[in-house]
Amino acid sequence: MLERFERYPLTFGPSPLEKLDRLSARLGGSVEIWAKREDCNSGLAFGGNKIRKLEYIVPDALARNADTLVTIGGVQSNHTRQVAAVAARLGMKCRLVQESWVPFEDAVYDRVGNILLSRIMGAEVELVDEGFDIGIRESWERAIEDVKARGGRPYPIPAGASVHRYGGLGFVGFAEEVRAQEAELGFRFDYIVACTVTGSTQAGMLVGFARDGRADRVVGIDASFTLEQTRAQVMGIARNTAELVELGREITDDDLVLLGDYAHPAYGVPSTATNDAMRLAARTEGMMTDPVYEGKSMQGMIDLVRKGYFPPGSRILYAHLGGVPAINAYSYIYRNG
Ligand code: 1AC
Repeated sequence: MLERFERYPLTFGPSPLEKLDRLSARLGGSVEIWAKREDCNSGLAFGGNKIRKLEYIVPDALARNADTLVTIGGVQSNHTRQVAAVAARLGMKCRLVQESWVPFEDAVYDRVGNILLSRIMGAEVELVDEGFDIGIRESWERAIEDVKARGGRPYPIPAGASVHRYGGLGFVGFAEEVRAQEAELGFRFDYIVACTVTGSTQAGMLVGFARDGRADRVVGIDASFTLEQTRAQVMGIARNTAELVELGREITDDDLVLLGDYAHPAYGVPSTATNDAMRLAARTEGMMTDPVYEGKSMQGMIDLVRKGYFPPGSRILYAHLGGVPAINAYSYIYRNG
């Protein structure tokens, strides 16, 4: 599906698949849970889902002779950390706008985790006092203008690398990669579970899996807590991506499964159920998740298994998107484990 698009390699290759036997057994053993480890996909500052997206965006930045990647996220954004890493790898500058998306106070919230890594990688970090919004932000537009005013050549990348013409392509590639891994394993996954916030991860998967009739088997777990805005953004990106890759059919509302029951109490703030899910994954499999992204999709998947959402015998692929560095900013919650 992606042959026509240029790709700048930033990942190690196909990310590993791992069977989670102990977690599956703990949840009753009626379904088989696997993980696809996007958190182990690259050597760039702990990797993650944005690295895969950036492989299809970087060629455009290079073709435009940009010298500064300019992007935006919350203070503990994984996306901004991954853009900082890619800028360093390319020998480019990086300007990050970090808005106050999360109503959570920890003494070192803006000193540790993702933002610490971005600073070490040389990104220019600007803290902005604006609340959560996955849309196009004025603070980001101002940063782009500021880079120009200083004589730089900015390349704008929106939050999550999502509302970018090529933002969905990386996760179309994810679906192709899963198909190749399934051919080796000799079976197909029945469901794919992933965390959704800015939308291009799920939109890309949806288009990629539409190819073999599995669009609605991609179960998005909303972590934005602005469900309708996220739903609209996923659909917009999916439609654009389907057209780009010439999918050959329309993406319809029925293709999108996006569940809003797990995002509470707010974006970036874990509930007791989120923390319990994180502990269960950590204690059964040694697999770390985080309170912002993977903790919520883990919580969602566990709840759906317990409720019988997946028919017995289903094989579920949990997409671990690589959000763990943010956990350092939540040290008080986990002070006793
Ligand atoms: C919200 C895009 C998002 C991040 O890391 O900033 N996943």
